[in-house]
Amino acid sequence: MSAAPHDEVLAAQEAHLKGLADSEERTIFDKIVSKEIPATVIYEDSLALAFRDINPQAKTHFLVIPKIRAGLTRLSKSTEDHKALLGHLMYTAALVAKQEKLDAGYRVVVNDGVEGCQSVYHLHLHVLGGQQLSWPPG
Ligand code: TR5
Repeated sequence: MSAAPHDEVLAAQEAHLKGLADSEERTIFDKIVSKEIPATVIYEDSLALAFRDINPQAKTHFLVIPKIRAGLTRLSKSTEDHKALLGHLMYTAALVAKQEKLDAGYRVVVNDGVEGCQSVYHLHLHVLGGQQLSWPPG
C-alpha cells in the first residue's frame, strides 16, 4: 500500500482547481475503458468495468466504473435516468467482491467532490477489503 491520505486530499484539491469537476474532457478512466492506458481489469460487462486501484488503500482495493460516463462525473450529478446504471454498479461491486473472495466483508465508498476527496471525475465505486478495516474514515 502507498500514498498517504494527505496525498489524496492534495490530488482532490488539484482536480478541483483545474475545473475537472465540470470538464467534458475524457478522463483517465475513459482511457482505461478504451485500453489506451493499461490497468489490471478484473471484471467487464457491457456497462461496467472493474480494475485494481493503482494506489491501493487496503489489501484488496478495486474500482467499479460505468464504461460510458454519461454525465456521471460524480454521484451528486446523478439523475433519475441514471438509476438503473447506479444499481448495476452497486451489484457489480458485490459480484466482484465475491469473485475476490471478500467473504468476511468489505467497504464500498464513493468520494464526491473536493470535500469528499474525489480526484477523478468519472463516477467510481471504491471496494476495499481483504483485511480488518477501521471506522470512521477521516
Ligand atoms: O479520489 P477518487 O475517489 O477520485 O479516486 C480515484 C482513484 O483512482 C484513486 O484511488 C487512484 O489511486 C485511482 N487511480 C488513479 C489512476 C489510476 C487509478 N487506478 C488504476 N489505474 C490508474 N491509472 C492507470 N492512472 C491513474 N491516474
